[in-house]
Amino acid sequence: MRRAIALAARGLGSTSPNPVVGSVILDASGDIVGEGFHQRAGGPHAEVHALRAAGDRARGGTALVTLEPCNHTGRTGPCAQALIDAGIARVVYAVGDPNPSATGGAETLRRAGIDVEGGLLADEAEAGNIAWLTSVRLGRPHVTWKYAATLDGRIAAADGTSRWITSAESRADVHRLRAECDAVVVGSGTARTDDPHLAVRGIDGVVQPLRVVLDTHATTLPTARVLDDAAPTLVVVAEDADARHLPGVELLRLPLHDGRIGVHDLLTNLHLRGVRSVLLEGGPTLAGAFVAAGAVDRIVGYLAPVLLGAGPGALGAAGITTITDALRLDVTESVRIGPDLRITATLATK
Ligand code: AOF
Ligand code: ZN
Repeated sequence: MRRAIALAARGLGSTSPNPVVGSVILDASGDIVGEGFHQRAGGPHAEVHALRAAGDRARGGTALVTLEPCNHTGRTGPCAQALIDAGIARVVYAVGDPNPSATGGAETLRRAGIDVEGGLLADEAEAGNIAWLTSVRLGRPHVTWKYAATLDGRIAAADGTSRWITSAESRADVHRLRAECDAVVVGSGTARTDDPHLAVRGIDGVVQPLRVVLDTHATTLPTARVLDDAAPTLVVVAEDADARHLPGVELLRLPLHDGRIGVHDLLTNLHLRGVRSVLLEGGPTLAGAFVAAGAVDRIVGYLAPVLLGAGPGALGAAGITTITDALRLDVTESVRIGPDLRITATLATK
């Protein structure tokens, strides 16, 4: 199963709106005879790739799958039936399928006389597929807020200069994070002051994430680097914004609440477009709004061994004024990236 989880991870960033899934087939004597993972939506499911690789050797064997085999005919046929047809004797999966239209595979397999076990390495498999699972459960994409700051938590100096706080190694690591996400979101302030490009560079065969600029008053310049053709771009503006200076740019018009575009409105719309994971890249005001809306699931902070002593902090106002309201996090990983420290955390479950 650990091998199947590693295989599933190879699909990260290219399977949406579908999950990442890995599968390993063992023959009757327990040797690995087939491996597979889901590569892109509409393509064969992981089990089908693994069964094809195994051929006749699957008969009487065991299938390990990171997600309960599907029971439906969607873009492809039901994997439960494919496993039955291949003569598999035992199926072990990690996480049950929460997708109402695909669920029921375990039951179908049992009724066909196959020995079925669920829950093996469920926590690890869940972590590897967290974007898709979160989006099925909540009806919105999984959100990772990423920032780069000095050790004293500042993202720019008092005069606004900010290049480069973190190292080249950290900046390359951010491209990997982007490549694993379906969309990268920034606010119009960041788009204007930093003129970021936001496409993925230096990773072969990547599916470029959708670049999303939250730009209530349509202040994005037609010359902004984020509008080039390296990746698709969506500019999200108020219903009545004047965007005549952005011909040919794809716009999403959303209603305002108290003069702002709602975080959940934005996320619901991205979800409808098939976006399952969002990388929130800035700046502090937008990050504060996402945190205040309860819409940050994971935080990845790059901390550079640098001090500034003044300048804006990584997170803007998030509606927290007293220490008892502080958001407590669980650190899930901390590693050195070149000279910097990368800390990954999730919200503590109370
Ligand atoms: C996948 N890949 O390896 C497995 C999936 O759109 P369809 O017809 O391909 O069906 C997608 C659903 O099938 C998906 O939401 C999930 O519930 C189930 N299993 N999906 O894309 C796979 N095993
Ligand atoms: Zn399937």
